[in-house]
Amino acid sequence: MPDAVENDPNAIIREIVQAIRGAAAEEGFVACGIAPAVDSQGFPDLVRWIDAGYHADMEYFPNRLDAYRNPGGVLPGAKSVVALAWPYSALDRSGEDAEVSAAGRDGEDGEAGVGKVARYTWQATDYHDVIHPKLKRICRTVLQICPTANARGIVDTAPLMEREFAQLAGLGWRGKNTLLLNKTLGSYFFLACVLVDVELPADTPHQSDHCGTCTACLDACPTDAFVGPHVLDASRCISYLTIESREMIPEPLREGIGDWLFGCDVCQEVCPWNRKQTKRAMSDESAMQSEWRLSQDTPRGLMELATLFHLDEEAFRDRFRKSPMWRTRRRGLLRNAAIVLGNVGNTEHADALIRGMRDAEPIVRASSAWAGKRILARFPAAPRRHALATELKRLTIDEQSEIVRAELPT
Ligand code: B12
Ligand code: SF4
Ligand code: SF4
Repeated sequence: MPDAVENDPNAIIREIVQAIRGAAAEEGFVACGIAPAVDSQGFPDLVRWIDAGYHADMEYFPNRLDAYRNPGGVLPGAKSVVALAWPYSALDRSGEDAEVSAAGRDGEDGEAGVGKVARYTWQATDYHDVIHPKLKRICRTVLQICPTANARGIVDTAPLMEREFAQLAGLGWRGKNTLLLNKTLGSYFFLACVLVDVELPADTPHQSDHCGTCTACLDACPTDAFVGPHVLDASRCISYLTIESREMIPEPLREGIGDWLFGCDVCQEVCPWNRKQTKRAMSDESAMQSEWRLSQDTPRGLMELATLFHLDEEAFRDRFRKSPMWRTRRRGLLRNAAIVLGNVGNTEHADALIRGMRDAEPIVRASSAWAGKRILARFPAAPRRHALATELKRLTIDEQSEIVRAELPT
């Protein structure tokens, strides 16, 4: 043990903090702050949010409600929360920096038959798989200095409101779109936390709010998912509908999904803080060249939809097992692909939708039937109409599943 540590009981604390900050920077995190592991101030609002049903089918909220009260619900005896930010692509779909994209939203006039995937999925590897080993190494650094300590790294899945603690740790403010924003980084970053049962000196919380009178995110949401500033009804959010929900997408929300195949970035793309990233601490390209290589499947976040209908379970697994898109499994992604084709496809996609209407999964058949019906209505005089109409007619005779029958022409 160094002399300083023996003579000064606070030296070990300083050493831990220094080691954490050093390791975080070395691992590529672009922001690091420390918050006390106090009771969550947002807990009463979380309860109201759940009571209002805004959590939709994400039953882990009510099921683990008590654990959200205090970070001790995630690491018993937690005293400090180290909040970290890891950036993802801020480029637009043409490869330009989002700040030069005139509208701030790219791909608005999407190509027929092509779906968009949210920026956070553009990389070849699921972010959990990239970030978890980094958090483990940071935890190990703490334990090397203080072997009696306990530390746990979390990203996303633990019952902790990461944005609240990131704000408390000084990383940024919560925008009206509910996401954590940082003046330098915008909002295109993931949050991760390391919980430790050692009391570390906390950073100053981020108290100012830089949204001002702007309401761009609230106004732009295609499915009107914001109940008001800072409050999201997840059951209407495209990100929930296309990633988390295992059910049919409710009819009134299908059109708003537009060409979003997986996730949605609209409330971030319109945010002025994502268009002014001149001081961004780490260039996306350099990050991608190391751990964030662009996925072969979704270069720049665009995906040809018809090809998805040719993937059986095994081929789907081979192609998506390592990607965040695996989360929906094949039936969820094909459900989304059918909805997007219903919105932006045409009779050239009849063959894909006919495959969809013959799929083993009722949810794929039902979504494809809806899309087929919409295309027939939108293109009253196009070729391949006949094939689509014939397949829909066949379903009205043969189909047994209620969820599919509900989508068929009466
Ligand atoms: C569940 C979840 C979702 C849900 C719900 C989103 C949400 N805003 O809560 C869905 C599936 C919709 C979702 C979507 C997305 N997500 Co998400 N998601 C989470 C997760 C796992 C939990 C969030 C949570 O606790 N929500 C619960 C609600 C209650 O929290 P809240 O919105 O902050 O609610 C507060 C206020 O609304 C207010 N409030 C609530 N009700 C009421 C009522 C009244 C009357 C009042 C006054 C106030 C009030 O108090 C609440 C508590 O402080 C976090 C990871 C984590 N563990 O934190 C990632 C996380 C928030 N998601 C993230 C991302 C990237 C996304 C997407 C951008 C992905 C995409 N491109 O598709 C979208 C963005 C959509 C959006 N605008 O939020 C990142 C955000 C990073 C950042 N910079 O902030 C996180 C932190 C994941 C991570 N580890 O990086 N997500
Ligand atoms: S992610 Fe899309 S659907 Fe969800 S709140 Fe933001 S703009 Fe609306
Ligand atoms: S779009 Fe405007 S209101 Fe929404 S988070 Fe960004 S600055 Fe805040």
